[in-house]
Amino acid sequence: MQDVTRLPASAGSDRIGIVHLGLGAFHRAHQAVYLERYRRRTGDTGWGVSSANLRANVALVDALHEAGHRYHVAEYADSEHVTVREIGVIEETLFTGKEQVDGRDGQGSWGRDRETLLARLASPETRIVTLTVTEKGYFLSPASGELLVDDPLIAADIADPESPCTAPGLLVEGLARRRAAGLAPFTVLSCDNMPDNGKRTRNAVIQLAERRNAALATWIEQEVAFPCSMVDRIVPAMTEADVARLAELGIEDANAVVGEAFSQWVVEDDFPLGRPDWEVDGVEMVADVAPFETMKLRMLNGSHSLLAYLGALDGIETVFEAVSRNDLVALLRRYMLEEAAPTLAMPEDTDLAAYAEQLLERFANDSLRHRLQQIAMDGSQKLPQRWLHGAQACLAAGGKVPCTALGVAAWIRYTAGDDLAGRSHPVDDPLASHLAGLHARHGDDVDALVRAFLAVDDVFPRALAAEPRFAEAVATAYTTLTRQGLAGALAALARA
Ligand code: NAI
Ligand code: CS2
Repeated sequence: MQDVTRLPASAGSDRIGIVHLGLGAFHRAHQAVYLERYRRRTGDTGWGVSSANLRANVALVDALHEAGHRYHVAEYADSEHVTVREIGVIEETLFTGKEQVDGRDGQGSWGRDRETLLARLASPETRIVTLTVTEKGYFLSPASGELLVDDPLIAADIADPESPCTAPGLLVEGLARRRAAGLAPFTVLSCDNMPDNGKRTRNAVIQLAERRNAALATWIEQEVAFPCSMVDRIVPAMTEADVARLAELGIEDANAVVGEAFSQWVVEDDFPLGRPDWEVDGVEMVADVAPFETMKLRMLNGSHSLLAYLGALDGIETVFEAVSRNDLVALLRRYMLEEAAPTLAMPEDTDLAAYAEQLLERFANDSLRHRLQQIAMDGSQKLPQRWLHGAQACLAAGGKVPCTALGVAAWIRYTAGDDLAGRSHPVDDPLASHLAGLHARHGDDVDALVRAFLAVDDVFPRALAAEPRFAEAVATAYTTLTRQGLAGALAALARA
């Protein structure tokens, strides 16, 4: 018998206090749920959300509009225990990306609802802007954090700043309008899996504003708060099976999202225009998020990426399937305890061994179908903060990083576009064609291939790439993995 708890949505409102950029699965199942809890508890409708997609997908924006912006979140503790919440805090959905043509995203002209979104950003009611636009949506070099001024979309926002396409561009124009109107700026809260996500967002916005107007850039530097946050809840992309599973519970909702019951949000407390008192609803307000963010990125996300590339190369589909294998669980434990945990500077009462075990339990949640291909996406944007900064710290302290080296070898092999049995997969990454070019150029010359990858300086910190022990370990792991397969590589690692 399944234990199902159902919670109805809070009352609606048309007072928009929060504008969100990136109406994806995570926003619907994380930030919106905390706000829903807050609204149910307090009845305060002043923090309604206007949520916009700047890219795909317009269909979700329109479907939520049709559904009166109500949808469901199913939170699975395991396959026996689920809480289904109806969410009522999103009051408006907008789309500013390229229009669909013949049912295909991104073919038409830009900016359907851009003016509405900019008006929201410039409205005195808007006090917070949150973002989940994925790592690549900030247009920063993953390794250095510098704005990618040569990217065509950033170049377009520099050339025509009043009709912005990108998240940094929209923030700059929204802030420029507020400044011109004599309004205080909103607070910008990144909820993406980036290190120092607030500081990085600030860099992107200030660097873009500098190209437009020095006084505006200075005003942003002095007046705008960009608190950092650590966000955590596993919310896989929905599958047909998830939709069918919810239908069995009587929930016919094409806009529903399924996630785990666990949820965490640690936020730096810097909101000059105010915020909901959401700490009562589970948000942890702290002075410095960095230790929590680094812990989560290296331990949880680092483990996820290990499973993603190694598992995908062996034809494994989901996280649950991957952690059903003892050799992969042993790899994760070793990676977390020997290569990630020693690099973390945590408050004294943090038990990293217990955290590692809790993560393994969460990965083993049998009610989630978290596809490894989803996690494998955008590796070039994810690896520095998940693996590489930690590996650099570990090596500098005289340690070894064999698990990370195997992970990097698997990522390199994965970007060739097929698995170890020759089955092809898409490589969804802003650097995909550059990386494919490196495979084409270096073919079976493993040392040259590894050297060429480590020289991609938007990904690999220079000091790590220049470390011969690291390059050697990656090349050896690559050879073992491609000759002996996943089980052979994991067995060799266990013996080493
Ligand atoms: P999703 O695929 O459902 O949504 C992705 C969102 O990012 C969409 O709104 C899309 O329009 C937007 N986007 C993609 N590229 C963009 C670009 N270049 N510029 C502007 N917007 C862009 O993915 P989901 O699950 O919502 O995850 C989004 C982000 O949330 C992740 O990348 C991560 O940083 C963060 N996150 C996700 C978690 C999860 O379990 N799904 C958990 C913790 C954080
Ligand atoms: C995952 C994360 O897609 C990925 O790369 O590692 O989205 C992960 O599920 C979340 O960070 C969990 O909070």
